[in-house]
Amino acid sequence: MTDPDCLFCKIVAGDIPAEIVHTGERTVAFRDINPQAPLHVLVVPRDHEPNAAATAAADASTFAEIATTARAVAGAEGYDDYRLVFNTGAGAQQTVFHTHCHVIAGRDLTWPPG
Ligand code: D5M
Repeated sequence: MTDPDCLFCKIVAGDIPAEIVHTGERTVAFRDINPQAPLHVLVVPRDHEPNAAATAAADASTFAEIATTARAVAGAEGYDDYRLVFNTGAGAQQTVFHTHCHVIAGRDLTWPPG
C-alpha cells in the first residue's frame, strides 16, 4: 500500500532521490537529509502507514524488520551503541507521516532527550 502524496513512499519507489544504505524485503533505509549525528539514518517500511503503532498493528514482522535493519545499519558503520527514535504525532515532532525509525549514533547521546 502506498500514498501517492507521501514523500517517503516516493523515496521507497525511487521517484525522489535519497542516499539509500540498506534495502530489505519490507524496509528501506536512507540517510536523513538533516543529520543530527555522524550516523543518522531513517528506516521506513515499504508499506505506507502513518506511524509506528499503525505499522506494528498492521504487520508485526515489518515492525521487527525495522529493528533488525536499524541494528544492521549501525553495525555496518561500526556503531555498537545507537539510539532509535519513532516520533509519533505532531506533538512529538513527527513531521513526515509515513512510519520511520531514526537511527542515531556517533556522538555522545544525552538523556533525557529534548
Ligand atoms: O522526521 C522526519 C525526518 O525526515 C527529518 O529528520 C528530516 C527527514 N527528511 C525529510 N525529507 C527528507 C528527504 N527528502 N530525504 C531524507 N530525509 C528527509 P520526523 O520524526 O517526522 O520529525
